[in-house]
Amino acid sequence: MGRVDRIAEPWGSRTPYGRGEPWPVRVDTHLADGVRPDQVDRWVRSASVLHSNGDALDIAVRDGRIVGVRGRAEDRVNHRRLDPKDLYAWQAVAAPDRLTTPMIRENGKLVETDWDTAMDRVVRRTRDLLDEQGPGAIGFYTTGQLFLEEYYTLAVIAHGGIGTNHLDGNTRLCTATAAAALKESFGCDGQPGSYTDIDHADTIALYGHNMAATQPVLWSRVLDRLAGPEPPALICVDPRDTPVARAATVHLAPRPGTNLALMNGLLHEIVGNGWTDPDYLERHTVGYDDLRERVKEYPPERASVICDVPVEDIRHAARLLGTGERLLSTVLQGFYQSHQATAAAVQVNNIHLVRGMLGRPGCGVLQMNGQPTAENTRECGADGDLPGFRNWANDDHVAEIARLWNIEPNRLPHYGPPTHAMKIFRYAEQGSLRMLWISGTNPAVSLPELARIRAVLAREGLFLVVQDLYPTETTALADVVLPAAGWAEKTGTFTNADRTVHLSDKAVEPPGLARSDLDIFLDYARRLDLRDKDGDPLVKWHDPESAFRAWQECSRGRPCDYTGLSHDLLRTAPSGIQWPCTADHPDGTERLYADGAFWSAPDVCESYGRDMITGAPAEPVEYRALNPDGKAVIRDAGYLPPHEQPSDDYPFALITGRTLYHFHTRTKTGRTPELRAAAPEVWVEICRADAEPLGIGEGDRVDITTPRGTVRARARVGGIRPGVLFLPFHYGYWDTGDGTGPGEGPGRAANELTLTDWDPVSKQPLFKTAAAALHRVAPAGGPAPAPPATATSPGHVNRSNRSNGNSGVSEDSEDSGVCEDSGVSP
Ligand SMILES: Nc1nc2c(c(=O)[nH]1)N[C@H]1C(S)=C(S)[C@@H](COP(=O)(O)OP(=O)(O)OC[C@H]3O[C@@H](n4cnc5c(=O)[nH]c(N)nc54)[C@H](O)[C@@H]3O)O[C@H]1N2
Ligand SMILES: Nc1nc2c(c(=O)[nH]1)N[C@H]1C(S)=C(S)[C@@H](COP(=O)(O)OP(=O)(O)OC[C@H]3O[C@@H](n4cnc5c(=O)[nH]c(N)nc54)[C@H](O)[C@@H]3O)O[C@H]1N2
Ligand SMILES: [Mo]
Repeated sequence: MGRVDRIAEPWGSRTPYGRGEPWPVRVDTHLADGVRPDQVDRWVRSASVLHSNGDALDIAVRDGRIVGVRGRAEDRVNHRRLDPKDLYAWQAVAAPDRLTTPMIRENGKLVETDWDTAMDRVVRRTRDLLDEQGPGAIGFYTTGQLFLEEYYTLAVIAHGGIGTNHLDGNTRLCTATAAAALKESFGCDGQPGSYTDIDHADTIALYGHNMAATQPVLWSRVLDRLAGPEPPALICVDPRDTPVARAATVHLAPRPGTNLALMNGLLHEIVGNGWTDPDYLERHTVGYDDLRERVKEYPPERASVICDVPVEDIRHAARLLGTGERLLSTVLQGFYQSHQATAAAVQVNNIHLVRGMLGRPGCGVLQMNGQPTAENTRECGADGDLPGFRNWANDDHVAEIARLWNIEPNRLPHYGPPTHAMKIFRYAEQGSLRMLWISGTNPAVSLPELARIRAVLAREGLFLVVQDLYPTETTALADVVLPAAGWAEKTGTFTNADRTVHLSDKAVEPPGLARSDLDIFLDYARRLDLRDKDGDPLVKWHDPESAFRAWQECSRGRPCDYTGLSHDLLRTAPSGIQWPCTADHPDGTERLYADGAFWSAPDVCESYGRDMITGAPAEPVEYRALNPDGKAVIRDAGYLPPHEQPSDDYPFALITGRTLYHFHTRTKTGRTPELRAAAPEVWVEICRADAEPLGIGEGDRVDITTPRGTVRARARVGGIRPGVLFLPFHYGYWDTGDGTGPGEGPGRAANELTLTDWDPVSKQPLFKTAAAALHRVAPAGGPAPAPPATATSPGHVNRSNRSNGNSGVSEDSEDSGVCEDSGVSP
């Protein structure tokens, strides 16, 4: 059995397989130093919450504490593999600085208190604001990291109880565009594809998706196909020389913010060469004629100039996309976090529609999720949409929810689209929103333009409640801090990016007085005495299982139908199960839209669509005229340049994103020794041609400045396209055990630099567009602290290295744990 250092080799060893074969199992497990498997008391069923891949795992418990994890062999998602974050970050559950008691602000300082005092304060403020101003004074900003049962409860409280329209998740920053693109094309949210499409595809295209870093287990599946017989062609669209780009058959590295022009150029070739499926188009779609006319404006020569991508590369990619017989596409933040996000993501759907490539093995679209439970935020309506993918503009859908919750329909806010997160913060800034309850997100690091966000959160007139596991940059600004029980400390379900539902069981007790988010929300509803129209309690459940049953009723008959599932089934079934799962389909559903049957008829669709350029919602009558028979909708759009462009003062295009070893604002991975050591500090990626004239060498300290602020980082001179800078966004200022200390030092957070602007359709903010200046501050003391295995390597020139990755050598490996990686098939 080989033992592999999984910090140095994050994708582990290869288990090659051929097209249509099952993906072999490989054992990934990690136990604390000195603990042998036979010393584990219990293995508790769960799945990873550090990405949307949904890797199934069992938690090892000994003497009431977590001592490790192992991947679950039978699960359809990961076949026993785990990635480095999964293997190590469980240690953060027992971090010494967990929040263990509620806190309230007294004379400017947060002081410890009991639950009664803290909750009374929250409830009193809620009542006062409802009396004084009404529900519009109150907002909720939640996450993609709680459990399904918690989101549904929060949605009922906010929409059905308080009656506010101001409810959203940080999914707005994350998967709002995925949801919007699915609604625009297919009438309804819901992921068409399946991970098993990787097993069958002959062509795989990754659009703005660094899967190697952000879904390493799924990337292992791709690497194993690439290493086997009949490997698929791989297309990568990313301005950086990522491991995906290095493994690609064609790497298109567009100028940031030009995705739509590139997509129109690709579709120009696909349409122009007749690589379409006229029969599918005729039977299953509307809108093709407009697309055909639109893409005539984008011959590859024009796309090449806008995107600065060689024209022959566009043609090459288009030929692969146009002639493959089993095409799988994935889309993520390189597309979603930009100014024409939905319009660009929809063109990926369009490629599948014009080629008739949906609902068959190998032919899938994965408009990816990012966070582990973002799918549930959307399904349950904790992103402000109506639960069960219902349509806020359809009175029948509103009446259905009102019936289910036993309230009058007019108590449900549906006079306009739900308030999106960026607007919730605007209302807080302007003073009309006076109470904001934040759960499971750290906006003081993750929202754009942090100087502004800090000022909003610290506003005198805003009553701020923050519910988290750890002290964070955001809890520091709160009026009330509520200590939550997290993953492994509570039971609940969640759904990954390919609709696989897993149960995560409670394995250990939460620290101190910490309580599950579900218990906190239920307690709030009880203390507020929320009632239905018969005077009975509005929230009629009391634990995860009864909450799940309530949600099942809400999901009945909708695309995300959970009625065939139960906690017990998910606890005992060998694998997670994909929704819809019903009495008729008890094993779940591998792919949606198998026979061109979409959820897009006017009476059932989740959305009547929006204008691709302005984002204005369409009227019901317009949609009925466009799509009376419930087909897929092909939507076209012309390219517009990003609002903030490089200039003389700010000559670089700044993009931001992730490293494999950290999760977001590092509240968990920063408290995990192996992961902290693997990527200890912020760095900035810059290409050699840009670095040399500025006198910048590898590892030098530089300042990156935009009109919003400055970040100091060390330079990684390597594979990124000229004129572009990349910053990982993980590094806030809070002390997570790495000695930075609250408030010390110059800015490290990428969002000091980003701007307040969003995609007009999905309202997702633009984390991947800003104009920046760069200055050398001090010389190097060695190479930049960028992880060698995954970041662009020092000295790499863009597109210079096309190996399949997996060859990185970690300089930090002496700190890192070793786990088993046997590379054997079952
Ligand atoms: N290790 C790790 N994994 C994670 C997470 C994490 O924090 N750490 N977070 C999870 C979450 S919530 C999410 S949303 C996902 C995100 O997963 P990804 O979207 O894969 O990650 P990002 O690094 O944000 O962005 C992907 C790529 O977009 C490229 N890009 C930037 N601008 C453009 C552009 O204009 N066009 C194109 N085509 N590409 C561009 C960047 O170079 C980057 O490589 O990851 C999930 N998985
Ligand atoms: N510049 C830039 N900014 C970005 C992005 C980018 O690419 N570039 N990406 C954006 C994206 S896609 C995302 S998803 C966001 C992520 O941004 P955030 O959501 O702010 O990031 P996290 O660090 O995951 O914060 C989650 C918080 O929830 C807490 N938490 C975890 N589990 C639980 C739980 O069970 N209960 C409670 N109550 N709390 C819990 C964690 O301790 C942590 O403080 O960042 C966005 N911001
Ligand atoms: Mo995300």
